[in-house]
Amino acid sequence: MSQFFSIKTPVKFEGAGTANPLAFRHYDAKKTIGGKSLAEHLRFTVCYWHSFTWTGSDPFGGPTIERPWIGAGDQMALAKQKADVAFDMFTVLGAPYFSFHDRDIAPEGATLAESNKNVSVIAEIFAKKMQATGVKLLWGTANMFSHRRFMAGAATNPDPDVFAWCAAQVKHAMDVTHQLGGENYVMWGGREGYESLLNTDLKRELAQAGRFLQMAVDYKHKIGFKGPILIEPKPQEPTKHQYDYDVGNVYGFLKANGVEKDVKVNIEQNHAMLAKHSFEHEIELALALGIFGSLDINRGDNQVGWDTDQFAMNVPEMVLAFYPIVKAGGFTTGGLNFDAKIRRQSLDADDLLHGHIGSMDACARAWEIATTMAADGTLEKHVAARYAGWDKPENKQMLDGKTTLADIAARVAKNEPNPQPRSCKQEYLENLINRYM
Ligand code: XUL
Ligand code: CO
Repeated sequence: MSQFFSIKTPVKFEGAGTANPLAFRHYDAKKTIGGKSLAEHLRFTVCYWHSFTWTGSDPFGGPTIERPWIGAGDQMALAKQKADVAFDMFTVLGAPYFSFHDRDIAPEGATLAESNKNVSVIAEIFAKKMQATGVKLLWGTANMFSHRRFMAGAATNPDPDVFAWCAAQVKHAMDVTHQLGGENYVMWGGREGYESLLNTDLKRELAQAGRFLQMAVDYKHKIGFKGPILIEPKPQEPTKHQYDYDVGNVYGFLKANGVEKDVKVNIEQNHAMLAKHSFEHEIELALALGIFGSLDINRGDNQVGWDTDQFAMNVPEMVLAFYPIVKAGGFTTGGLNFDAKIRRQSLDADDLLHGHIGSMDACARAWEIATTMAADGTLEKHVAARYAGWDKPENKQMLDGKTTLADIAARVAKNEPNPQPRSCKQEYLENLINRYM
């Protein structure tokens, strides 16, 4: 165990009354709900990028957070040191999963071959650490947005050489994810969009992105990768417009390219917010369309118009997000990935622990409340009652695919239905929800 954190033994569940800031107050990993432990329900995942590579830079200032493995020196030796601390943190937190981009875990080399080799060397170290600790990989991904070669896009770049580069990079990232038993493979299109339509052939770029995804799906099948590919919608930032704007846009894109069975979505709270949706809207829609995959759990700030990626701590907000997932039976291959970072003034090593512990507690609390809401069924009953008219055979018939507009018009002419408006009961239901909180 490295000397990085102030504690070297796993954080314990001590209950709501504890004053220990490095203990769980609500997340009791072993507690079972419906035959499954909280650990199995929540599938907590620590991300490599914000936790181990982010140094606090923002558009107005450079690094504030110092890490022993970031800076000059033998970059592969530093990457190994970073891996040691990362697995220490996973173990201390009792997080069952982690996630990474290829460039988070190993330095970019002089050539793509060298970069790929660096990733493979660290992946071999991961394999041993995963075996020793039992920590698993929720997903891997390729960073195709930081380097300047991607400034005009990755798969949607006007330059076919960049497209080819990305194909080779994704192939390797998928290979490594597969070797490590990754349960999903994620794609976030940070540069897949445009800055100006004046220089952009939008139709062509969408076709490039579609073909790229089809090839990734084919490759997944070829290597026997069982998990889904997950697209992570985000409307803008860093580009003015990103093609994977939101769940609705992504679904249209998947259908247009015939990959809706193999590709699902990884939904992030702060991205939903930037698209002017609620987190729960994006989740409900993905579930309704059959493409719900996983969550990047974090929170944005209403006063700050960009992706602040803060640790999610607001229990009532999360209850609303988790409720549809609980109703649908919980996660399958997905989980709760902490795509969240400490603030740039949070300089201490233990701040990483406080962020994760607090958010794991908030998630556990929210999941339990959502479970109670779903089991109680009162809300569900109100929704069912609102649509109860559709249970009548003559009304079901209107949607049976055979009935025509003219048939319905004839029925209405014979026996005019005379619709009676009914209260939606929104305030009543909002009060009901508060009773569970
Ligand atoms: C960026 C973002 C990414 C993805 C993975 O906003 O969320 O970190 O989660 O590429
Ligand atoms: Co994310």
